Amino acid sequence: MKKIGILGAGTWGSAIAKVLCEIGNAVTVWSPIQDEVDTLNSTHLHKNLPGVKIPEGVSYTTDIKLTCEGMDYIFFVVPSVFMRSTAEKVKPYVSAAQTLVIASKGIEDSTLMTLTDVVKDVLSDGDRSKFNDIVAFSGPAHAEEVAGGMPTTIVSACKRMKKAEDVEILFRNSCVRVYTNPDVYGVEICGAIKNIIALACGISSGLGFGDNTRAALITRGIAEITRLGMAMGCAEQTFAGLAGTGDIVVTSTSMHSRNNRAGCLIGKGYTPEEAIKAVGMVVEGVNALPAAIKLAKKYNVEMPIVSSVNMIISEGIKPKEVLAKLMGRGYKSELNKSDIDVAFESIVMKNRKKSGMTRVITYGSFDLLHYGHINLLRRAKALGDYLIVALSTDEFSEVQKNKKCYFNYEQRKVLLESLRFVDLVIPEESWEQKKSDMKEFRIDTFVMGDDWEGKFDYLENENVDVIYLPRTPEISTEKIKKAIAE
Ligand code: C2G
Repeated sequence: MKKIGILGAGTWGSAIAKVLCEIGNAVTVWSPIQDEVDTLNSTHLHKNLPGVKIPEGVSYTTDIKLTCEGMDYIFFVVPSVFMRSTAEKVKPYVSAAQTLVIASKGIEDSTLMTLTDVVKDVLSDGDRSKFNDIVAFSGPAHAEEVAGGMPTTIVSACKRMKKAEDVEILFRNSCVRVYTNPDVYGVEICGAIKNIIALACGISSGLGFGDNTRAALITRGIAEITRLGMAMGCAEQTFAGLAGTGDIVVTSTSMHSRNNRAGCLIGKGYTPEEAIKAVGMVVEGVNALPAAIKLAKKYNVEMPIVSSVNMIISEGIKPKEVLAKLMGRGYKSELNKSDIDVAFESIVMKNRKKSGMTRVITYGSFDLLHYGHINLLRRAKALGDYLIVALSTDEFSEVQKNKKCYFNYEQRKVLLESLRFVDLVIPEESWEQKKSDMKEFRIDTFVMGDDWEGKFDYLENENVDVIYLPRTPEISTEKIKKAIAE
């Protein structure tokens, strides 16, 4: 038997409480609202769970200390917008030895943090070595059906698989079957943004559209969330899994879903405020919108469905107008290659037309050589037949670029020369040498990552093609150093 604290006496908190109590755990549920606690303690019935008897063993309280101190597990099931303030309240009573589980879905608008990061941010007091094992608990699970004992699957995601497995073990012998996943951010992104896709599906049915449109929104919605997740360095299979596809399907096709219901009313002409009031419960899709828009912008990812919902919810544009625009967008192949590959392929086709040996050059420090560099070199080589890399010397890197390289010039040169894309490595000792390099090495094409966009256009006067290729967004030497430092 485990001691469980549940923060939040809403539909989902009560459903989790019921399941865990029924399999023999001691469950205490916290709510800040005294009369809600009194009603629940006396009736053990929840207004949003009609016909569901919550076990007498579940005790409700407004005492947050009683709900947290000494518990084996603490589930955070408050609405996403109250996650930070709730974490502040529990801080004095929580230790890193406890298993903390975030069962809410959303992204904090002001910081773009996922909810496990919000709780870590509050509890760790800036000590990044603490609270790195908070579990995200997310998947295709309507509270009403879990409370009704229906077979359900959910993902328990944590960077430390031991903690994820602790949650899997906790739910054994219940109607909830838990799958573990190390990709905690991928699971959290899915959980937050799928509510926006559900809003879109609701709006579509409110407009009188049918299953075809819904299927299109679900399928393209999964593609959008996957693109964003990949740009953020998450694991692709997470989005095809329970927390991604599973949750989108269950939320977008069911009237259990508040997002779907709210969307439907908006499609019928309600304002977002009227729709939320009519649903009478938290509509997390609306809360997640601002952050989703900011993330799409930050990671330069196209999310047409998310931005369409934003136009309706936040900019008050009529749903019919927005949907017409969405359906009339520029036509795309379904196998949407990443922008990197699309840009690269079109440039390669352009350059294939040239006859004779095309000589390509690129410049950089290439310190802590990583796959972002390799992506760049691979595409640079594909633009011609011979690739020269002008490698920043230690002095040039340090003095001119203020970049202290971990590997020295010789070590970095050996690494580059071992790559099949690289034909010659020469030293880069000054900013000015590029012009003469173009002549000395009879260069046809100059390539740099697009963080340098426009900076070297003057080389076109040397009769050289100047090409900037999209960087690989999620990786950088600084990021590697920071991760190792942690
Ligand atoms: N790059 C990339 N994706 C990343 C990181 C780097 O495409 N995630 C590219 C950069 O845009 C650059 C090349 O890899 O074109 C080498 O990266 P750096 O070593 O960081 O190059 P930099 O320090 O920008 O030096 O005279 C030009 C300078 O020497 C460029």
